[in-house]
Amino acid sequence: MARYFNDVSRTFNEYLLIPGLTTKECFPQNVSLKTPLVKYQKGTAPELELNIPFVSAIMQSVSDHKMAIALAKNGGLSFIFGSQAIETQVEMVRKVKKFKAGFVVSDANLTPNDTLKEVLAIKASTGHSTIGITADGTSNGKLLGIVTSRDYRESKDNLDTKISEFMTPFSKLVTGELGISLTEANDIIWDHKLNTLPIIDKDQNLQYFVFRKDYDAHKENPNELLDPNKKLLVGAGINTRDYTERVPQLVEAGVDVLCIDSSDGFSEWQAETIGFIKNKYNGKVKVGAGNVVDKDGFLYLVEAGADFIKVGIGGGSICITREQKGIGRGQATSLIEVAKARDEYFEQTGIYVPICSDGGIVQDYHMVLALAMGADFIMMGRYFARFDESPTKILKVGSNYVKEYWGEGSNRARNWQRYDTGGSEGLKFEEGVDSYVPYAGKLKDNLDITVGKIISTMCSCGALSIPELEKNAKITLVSSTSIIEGGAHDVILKETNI
Ligand code: RVP
Repeated sequence: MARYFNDVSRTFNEYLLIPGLTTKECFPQNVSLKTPLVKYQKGTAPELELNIPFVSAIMQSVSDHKMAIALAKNGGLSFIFGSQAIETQVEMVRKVKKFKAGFVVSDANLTPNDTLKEVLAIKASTGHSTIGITADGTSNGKLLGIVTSRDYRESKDNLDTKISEFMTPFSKLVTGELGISLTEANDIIWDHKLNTLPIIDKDQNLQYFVFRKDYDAHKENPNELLDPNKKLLVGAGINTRDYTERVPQLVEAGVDVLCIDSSDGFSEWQAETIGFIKNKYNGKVKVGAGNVVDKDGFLYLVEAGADFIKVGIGGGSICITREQKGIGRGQATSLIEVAKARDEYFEQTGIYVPICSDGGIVQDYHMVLALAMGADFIMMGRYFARFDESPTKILKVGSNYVKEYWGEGSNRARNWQRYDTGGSEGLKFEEGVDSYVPYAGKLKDNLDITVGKIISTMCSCGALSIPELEKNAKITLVSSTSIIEGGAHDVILKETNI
């Protein structure tokens, strides 16, 4: 006979938190959102931690190198999407690992023989007004000068004028030597009243630009997630088909953590993939697995050696797996069961395996609920897809600005490996949709508000850390009538046309 789970499968919207005692110590500056990313033994520190409990989804429309840089600067981590060629994914990982806070690889470069016309064209296509003039026109060629918008008058100068005639030549440039720190670079900028400092190696090859305007931005990111070499941390999604080729190349590029990306991870394919990675790298390369929605799935992947477990099937905003295949479970119920299994496992073995709540976050308070229910961190797609840093274009649809957001199981992404159950290659039917999300501006502006709200809720619950929140949270179920009471009700909102 089938096994029945008699408890109703519930989602975040059906719960609220009840405040705990807010002590005098419980103010926002005292709250820490640090959280483990990978498993660790009791009494030791996890090898990888997040400074804020957010990771961006392993999706084409969410996590490329730009998202990864922006999110790691703010304390979270991106898993760069795996539904692309190994070479392009590796290149994205490299871009994140090469990124040095405040040191920018110039992506607008020309030679002295090019003309003003080309300056204007490259400015329009890259959006950058500082152009590196190198011997071969590449970002690491021998530096011969720079051009900024102060060097020409677009409306008056002849478009055929050669760059060599109006650039600031190398002899007049103040430069910094490769290896100097950001503080030293900024001192030079300050002393010489510069806007841009080119950093060159001993052969005069251009390496980076340091911009005056970035200095303050860097100071604004106290949560930056860095490895011991002060490089941003980055993750990458992998699948259970080409891992023997993909993983070594990602590791070579410096990826910090991997995650097997699958809608249903309770499979021998995942155990095999984890086994390969653990054997090949003596356990040193970290890999998360999933997704699962119950204790059985959790324990199976933990025994297989996974470093963290991702929880959630069918709750993603663009996901139609539940409709198509009839598998899944309410996100809150899944999380509560898996968190309990994680805690029991910790008690029995002394090994703490972090869990990640993946998908289905709609309101910011759902994030606090997820953490209170035992998630160590949260993966989000829709939330991040709305920002400037996601890989898609801003479009105007009607009178609204939107960004595109499509599921990995949609015909657009064709990520059949994510839905693979063996057998022939290819997406057999769609499990995701192609959609728009409202455009929301810069990641940092939005994240600061979200983090502020989470901290404020934690203060209301009397929790100074995520483990404290999980231990002490009081959570109540809400009726559908009381959900109505929670929004503005029985008033005429001013923006409504009467
Ligand atoms: P959301 O944050 O609600 O947009 O959900 C994102 C999650 O949805 C992803 O991390 C992934 O687990 C899942 N996903 C991605 N593509 C699809 C699909 O096409 N069905 N689902």
